Amino acid sequence: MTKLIRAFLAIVLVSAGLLYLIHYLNSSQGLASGNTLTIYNWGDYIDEELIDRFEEETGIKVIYETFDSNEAMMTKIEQGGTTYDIAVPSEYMIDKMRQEDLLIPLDHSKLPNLKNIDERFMDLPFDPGNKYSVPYFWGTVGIVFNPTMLDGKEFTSWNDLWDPSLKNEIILVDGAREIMGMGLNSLGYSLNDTNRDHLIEAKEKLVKLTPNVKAIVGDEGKVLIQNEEAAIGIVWSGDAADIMWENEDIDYVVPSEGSNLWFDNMVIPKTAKNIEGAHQFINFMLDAEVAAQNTEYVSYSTPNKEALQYMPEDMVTDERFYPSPELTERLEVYENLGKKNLAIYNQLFLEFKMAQN
Ligand code: N2P
Repeated sequence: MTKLIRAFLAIVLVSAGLLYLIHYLNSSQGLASGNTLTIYNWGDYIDEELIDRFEEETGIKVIYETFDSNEAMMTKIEQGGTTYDIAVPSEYMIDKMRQEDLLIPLDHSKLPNLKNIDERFMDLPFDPGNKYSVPYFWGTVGIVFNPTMLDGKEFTSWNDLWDPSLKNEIILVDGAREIMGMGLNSLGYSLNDTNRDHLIEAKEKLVKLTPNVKAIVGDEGKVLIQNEEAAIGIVWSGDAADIMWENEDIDYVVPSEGSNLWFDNMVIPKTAKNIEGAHQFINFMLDAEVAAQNTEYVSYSTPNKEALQYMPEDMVTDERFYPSPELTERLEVYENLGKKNLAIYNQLFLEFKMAQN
């Protein structure tokens, strides 16, 4: 009897141990095997059906984790202890990661589908020759608004947002560069300004927007606007497209004072354990039909020119989301302003957030 109980306990313990080991190997903190690929991407930024397809086609198991800001992504990668094979930072963060030696050079011979990318998005200053990064999505920052909730009010300028009639109507994206950039642009300064007085002036102007701010949130802000719980959002263009898809009353504008033009690219961080698989995944996402399916799903703008033929005509001809080169020329791309300046942006943005109740 005692022997039987002992044997039973031993079986339970061994099974528990095995289960724990499987769980450990599957987590990003674990020892990823050659047949596992760990991807770190923005939230709501992929059609998960494509992950299943990649797994089926390659036999590689994908572990997928998300972040909601470049800063959060960078902190996690810098901390170490992760095994991300792919990450998708924006341009200024790619520049920073490159300078801090956190990226693995890409082997272009393993990325034949790179030919599908429009040249306009290749060889940009944050990564000359695309040594470390490959375009994923691009877009702008602007104002999404619902005129039916605002007596037909339209927006053309950042400064329109400070109108006292807009009390508690605005959702802000939770991004230091985006919101500080809006404050700076509304004052006529560059969103790459590093003049301390200008930055403080921008924060103080943002604090004055507080009565009109309903929430500062991540991806959940889209639902608040779709469901008409708020009339206005400061968002990335693809989120606006997604919202407008669900609610036809809503419109999107890039303000006249200027705004941000951004590029999110796929990179292989130094934390990678499966460099071969990472190249396979990047090349898979660069396929024209895969990129078209992904773009239709997430609603952001694709840099993949061969994908456009597989997408609905009204999507690719919408100038709000595929702006003309004349518009993009008057927009600014975030520069890597260096550790000290980025810390000042983050600190001032935090002070603005703390001024909200
Ligand atoms: C998608 C996030 C888009 C990031 N939820 C813009 N850089």
